[in-house]
Amino acid sequence: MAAINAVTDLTVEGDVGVVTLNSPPVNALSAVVREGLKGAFDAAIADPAVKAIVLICDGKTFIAGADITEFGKAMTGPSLQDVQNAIENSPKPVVAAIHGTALGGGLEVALVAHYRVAVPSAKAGLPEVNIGLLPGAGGTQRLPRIVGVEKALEMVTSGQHVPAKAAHAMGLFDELVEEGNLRAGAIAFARKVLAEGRPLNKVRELSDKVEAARGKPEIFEAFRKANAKKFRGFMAPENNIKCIEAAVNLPFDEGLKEERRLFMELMTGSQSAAQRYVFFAERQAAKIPDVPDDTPTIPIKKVGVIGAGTMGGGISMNFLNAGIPVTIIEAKPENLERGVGVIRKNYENTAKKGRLTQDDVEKRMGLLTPSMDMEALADCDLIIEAVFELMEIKKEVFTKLDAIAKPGAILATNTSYLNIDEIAATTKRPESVIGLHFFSPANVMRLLEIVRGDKTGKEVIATAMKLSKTIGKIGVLVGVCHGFVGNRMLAQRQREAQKLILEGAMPWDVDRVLYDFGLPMGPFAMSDLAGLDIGWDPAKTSSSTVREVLCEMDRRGQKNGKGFYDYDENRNASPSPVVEEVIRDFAEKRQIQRREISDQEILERCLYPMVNEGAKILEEGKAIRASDIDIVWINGYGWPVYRGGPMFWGELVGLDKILAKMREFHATLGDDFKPSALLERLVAEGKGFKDA
Ligand code: T1G
Repeated sequence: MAAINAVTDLTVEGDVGVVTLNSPPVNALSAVVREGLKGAFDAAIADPAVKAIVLICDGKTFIAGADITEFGKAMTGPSLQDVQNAIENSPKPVVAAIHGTALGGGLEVALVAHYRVAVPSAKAGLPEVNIGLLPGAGGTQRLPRIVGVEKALEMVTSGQHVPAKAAHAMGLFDELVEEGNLRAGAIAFARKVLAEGRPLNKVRELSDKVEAARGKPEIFEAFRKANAKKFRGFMAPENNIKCIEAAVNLPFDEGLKEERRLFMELMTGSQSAAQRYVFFAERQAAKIPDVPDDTPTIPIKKVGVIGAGTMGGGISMNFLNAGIPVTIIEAKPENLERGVGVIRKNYENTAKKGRLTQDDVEKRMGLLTPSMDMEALADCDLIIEAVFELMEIKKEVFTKLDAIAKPGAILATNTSYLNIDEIAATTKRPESVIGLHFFSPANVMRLLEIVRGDKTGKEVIATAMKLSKTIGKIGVLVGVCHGFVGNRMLAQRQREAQKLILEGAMPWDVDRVLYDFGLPMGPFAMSDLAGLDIGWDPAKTSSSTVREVLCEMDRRGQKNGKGFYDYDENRNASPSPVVEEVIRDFAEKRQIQRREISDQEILERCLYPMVNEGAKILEEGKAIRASDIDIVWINGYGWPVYRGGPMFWGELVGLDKILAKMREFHATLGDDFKPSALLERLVAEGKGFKDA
């Protein structure tokens, strides 16, 4: 065995040279990896004893892509293309041996090998679109030549990881070898290639599948149309599509040039910078400075959920999906029955879409134990209450739980706003009390705000963070304050939105500006969707807000066809002249002089105070880092990932610009716009939020 460099070695086994890469954690194509690969292939090709070459990786996966941490830095060592040329032009057959996830540049390296073999558990994909890029090492030109245009379009714009069996079926892998026996299997395959005198297959020379799509632009137009909503606002999907079009319409080398051009357009843009930032921010969120990675965690084998309403049902589904039994509690039989029925209906709807089998549905429902007796929670390791959002009720529940739950059980509240410390104080075990703030629909939204109380124990925090991964959520640790991180910042936007429609804008103006910015919907459309009458009390209503007036007029939102908007039978919204009248009257009665309000003012008034509030959250220590705040907003409220989150975006706009505007609004609109001390300091020092 010859060590080529610190991460690469070449072993000659009989007539097969085995190039082994070992660069944890994911064998990413860093400079040292590229240097090792180039050196190993040069040596293997030069060695007369070597008749065929296998490329294999140690560790958990085949090469999982370019090294994203190197982007934006001066490139050193051989380029990826140098490595690929050495492999593709090798006079000896090269077999890529794949396990784990061959992704991005990793798959692009495998695509220049003459053959690809994999274990059944392996996956392949070109996920560059998820970081605002496209496969920049020939992947967009080679993939369609193997799998065809339609599958290539799907793969490069979704970034999906294709399981080995499917990859084999579409010709991406030439053979599946025995699980756990990849090295021997790959060497045997290489020997078979030699024995049968098989050709040095170069994917770049395949043409039938791209020629079949030539002269059929309708394939691409149909794909664009079918995905318009999903790709709205993103640059990378369109550039990926253009590359596949180039593969169809241009000779290979021309197509490579076009791919390079479109890749650089993305690489130098703000969207990819934002999405790469988010990639690392998501992983950073799991790191808690005072809770080390090796903090012991509590095994969660059984979960209790109190409340079988929308939230309780959705929360329960997360654990059922992960195979964890749930006991769900309701006080009234009809509520319990309805709640369990909704869970079943949700699963059956998913099964109808083919994403679950009926057997899966029964298995999950089989893990659910409905009960009206809180004593049934006595053996649960974690109990989550999702009862009415009233402190008195929460305290009552926790007092009971304290007496029922076994020692060491975690007692969690799903509250969106209330003070966890106050709730914990009603128990003798405040160290076991934590907030698990799910976002509705709880079985869909990825975000889980994990709220640490003053006394929450480190093992409880570590357990909650680990559990969030188990149930497919992204857990972000936040501190106790009104609305924690997400809702506290949302309140800034909602307040300004309500003021703006009195001062001169209309609800549809505010919604349009925020929708065009990239949010899934604006605040008024969101209110109509949720229902204007949530929390509205007909007995106490006093026409004190536009929303109250609309509820008094029985305009409850989508649910009864009219809210801030009017809805047709298909729930298509249109601005309501009735609401316009209500708003004008409401403003007049309060002597508010309406005026023309620009889109820019709407955007600044809705979003800048959010950035400012985020700065306050940081200075109060209610979030560990600015990027955690961004992860909250992307995964809990649909902030467009290509804008990186409110704090990333704020820095893109320029903290100095935001501060100047906040000061201007503070002078004209009052203390709601008082700049945070942190924002003032960072601007004065010319720094960013990472220096907070
Ligand atoms: N570059 C650098 N570091 C990476 C990395 C990468 N490509 N992928 C993962 N890491 C780090 C990650 O930050 C974490 O670090 C650790 O590895 C474990 O990751 C030329 C231009 C492979 C499915 O987009 O999807 O190729 O936090 O926690 O859950 O055309 O990582 O431990 O310090 O995610 O087991 C294309 C991105 C790049 C794949 C493993 N490739 N990675 O998931 O572990 S662009 C990707 C993933 C490119 C070419 C283009 C996942 C994974 P730390 P992890 P995991």
